[in-house]
This record gives sequence, structure tokens and C-alpha cells, in this order.
Amino acid sequence: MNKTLFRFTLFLAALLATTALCASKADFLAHYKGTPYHDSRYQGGAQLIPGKVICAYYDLGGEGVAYHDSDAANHGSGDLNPADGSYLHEFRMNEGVDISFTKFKLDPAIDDNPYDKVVPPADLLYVGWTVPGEWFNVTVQVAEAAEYSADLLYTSNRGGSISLDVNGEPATGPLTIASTFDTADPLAWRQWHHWNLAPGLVRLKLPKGKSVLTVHIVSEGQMNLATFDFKKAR
Ligand SMILES: [Ca+2]
Ligand SMILES: [Ca+2]
Repeated sequence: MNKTLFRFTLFLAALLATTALCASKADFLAHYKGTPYHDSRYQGGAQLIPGKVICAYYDLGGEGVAYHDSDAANHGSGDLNPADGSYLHEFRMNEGVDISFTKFKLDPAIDDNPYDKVVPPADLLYVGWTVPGEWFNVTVQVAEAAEYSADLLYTSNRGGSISLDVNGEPATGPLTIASTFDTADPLAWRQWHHWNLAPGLVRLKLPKGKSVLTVHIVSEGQMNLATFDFKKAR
């Protein structure tokens, strides 16, 4: 093959790959029935990248569309956190994804405890009671096509793994989550509240504009997932 023909073949291959990527995105978005989360307090629509993607603001659309959860009950909102008319206790309480929020200044300490590797913000909503096979979608709005990395704010009682899809296509493979279990903590239930940051855990390419991220619980579960802080990768 001469040089010109070789270059042309490379160009054609790249063009076909780009076209396939755009086609799969358009195809996925055309059929996707979920919509960006909004409520009386959060009206931001699609979550912005770069920026902090809040897991608890996963999409509207229900079981099988915007998420899959192992049971229809919300074990946090309206259950662990009894319905009392407050925003945090009743947050998405009729949806299957299990949600709670970080609690500070209690005795014994819950989320501001001495075993935190990183102290999270107070009253931060997070997805908990995670089980392998569960997933949730988040519609995002991406400022520019680029490779991005994200730091995950989380707790993990026994380690495990998650993965992310972009517009229905696997984008990361399994990502190992380090355990935050600490034998020094005398309180067994607090093993679910040792917060940590996994810097640069996620690395993926995103097209400009609207996309849907799917967060999968791959193994172990028992993780609390709060935020993915996306920045352009370096
Ligand atoms: Ca549930
Ligand atoms: Ca669950």
C-alpha cells in the first residue's frame, strides 16, 4: 500500500469510528425516556460537566428506565429517615433507589466521625443500600468534547466495583473501589459512614452536549455513592 492510500485508509477508519460513536449516541438518546431530575429545590436540569454530578439527582423515569433497584422500597427516605414533611427525609421517597443524607453533630457522630478519610459536606444526599446489578442514569450536559476524569466521594464497607456507560455503551470497565472499613471503629453500623475520596477513579471520553451516564454497581455493593466531580483529564 502506498503512503497516500495508507493515510486515506487511516482517515476513513477514524471517520467511521467517529460516525459510529455519534450514531450510537443519537440512537440511544432518541429512544431514552428518562429526563433530568428536578424538584422544588433543584431546577438545574441536566447536570453540568465539568462539575459535580450528584448521584441522588439521577434521572426521572422510574424503574427500568432511569434506574434499576433490587426492591421498590426506598430504605433511606421515608424509612431510616422517617417521613416528616422535610425535604431531606422525604427526598424521592416513593422511588426504589435508596437515598439518605449526611448527618452531622449527633452523638454518636454519624458522617462527621473520626474515621472519615475525607469529611463530606453536611446534608449531602447520596445513593446507598447498593447491590450488584443495580444501576442509575444521570443526564449530563458536557461543555466540550474531551477526556474527563472524576473523583468519587463515597463510603465502602467492604470494597467493590462500579462501572460507567456513556449513552448505553460501556465506557470504563469495572472500577475498583477501595474499602473504607476500619477495625478501630467500635460501632458496627458506622462502617457505612467512613467517607473517602477516590481521586481520578473515573476516566472517560465524552462528546459535547447532552449525554446519559449509567452508573452500575458491579460487585459487592454496600457502597454509598455521593458525587462524581468531573474535570477535563490531564
Ligand atoms: Ca430499594
Ligand atoms: Ca438499592
